[in-house]
Amino acid sequence: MSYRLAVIGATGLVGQEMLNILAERDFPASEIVPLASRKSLGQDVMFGDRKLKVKALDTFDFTGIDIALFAASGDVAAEYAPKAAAAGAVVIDNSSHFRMDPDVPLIVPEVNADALAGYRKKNIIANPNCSTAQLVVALKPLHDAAKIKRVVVSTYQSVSGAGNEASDELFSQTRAIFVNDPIEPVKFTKQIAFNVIPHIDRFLEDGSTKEEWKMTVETQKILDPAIALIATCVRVPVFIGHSEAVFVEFENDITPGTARKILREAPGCLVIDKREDGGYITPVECAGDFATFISRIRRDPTVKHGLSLWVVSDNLRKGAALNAVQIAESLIARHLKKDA
Ligand code: 2RA
Repeated sequence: MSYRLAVIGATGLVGQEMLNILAERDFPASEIVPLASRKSLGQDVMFGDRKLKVKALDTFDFTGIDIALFAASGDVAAEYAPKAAAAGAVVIDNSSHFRMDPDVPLIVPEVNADALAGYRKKNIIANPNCSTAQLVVALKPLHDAAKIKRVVVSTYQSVSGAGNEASDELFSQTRAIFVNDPIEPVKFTKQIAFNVIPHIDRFLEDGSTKEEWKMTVETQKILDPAIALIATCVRVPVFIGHSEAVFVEFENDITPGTARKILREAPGCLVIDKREDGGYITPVECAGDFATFISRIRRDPTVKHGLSLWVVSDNLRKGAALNAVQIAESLIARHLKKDA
């Protein structure tokens, strides 16, 4: 029982992480086809200890592919995901293009795997934004226990969320400052080295950014449309790992101790929460891990039933590649069973 997979955008940070995770989790793949734009043609990518040659997306025939994992831009997804779906491949798309399409399920398996059944409408499944994925993994068990009314979240997002070039920019800017030869920002609007930038994606009419809008609407689609959420999304000089300061107001009471116990037993969650030096998670410790880490669980005394949390996860893994592979695992377990 094995499946033919294609990974689109295989040479990017998320695409390469998808290949790594497919190998690490020993996904039942009979074949994996790495696809990318013509400029990457012939480039090698690693799948476990095997080297795979990248093929051109623009001429690839998806016939016979069971699952197509897209780790490319929204424009690439818009053009090629429908073609792959029409050829019979179930598409799992990491871009934002299809996330709010009512005929496309937006999935975090620990939260709403039942919604996967909706994939048959367009043969497309959407992966959420990285900052949303880790948030809903932490919120889901607490919502089930005490019903969330309102969430206020501030994010501290690593540069790898903006891709290879953004990571390179942090490195080169930092080095340039040390040698007193500063360089102009390119990927970011302002200097990112030794700085923070309260701006991710484009500004909207109401003064929020599209990244902040995504966190609201995606959380509502995945978890509960009744949840009110406001986010401030900030880029920080960290290479991998998104962190989030989360303030949650509930309908019903829930103590920090109860929340800690619930989260300790919740799927995908790992609680590191000691009220002592170092008793909490930081981004550098989450890189390469599958878990969504939760620390600093404490009561929020400013509301009747409130908690404050610190949530950290590897944005390339749970925030993108891991979640996509977990969707594929849920898909084959629930809907694409093959005779042994
Ligand atoms: C970012 N969430 O961090 C966006 C896209 N990955 O840049």
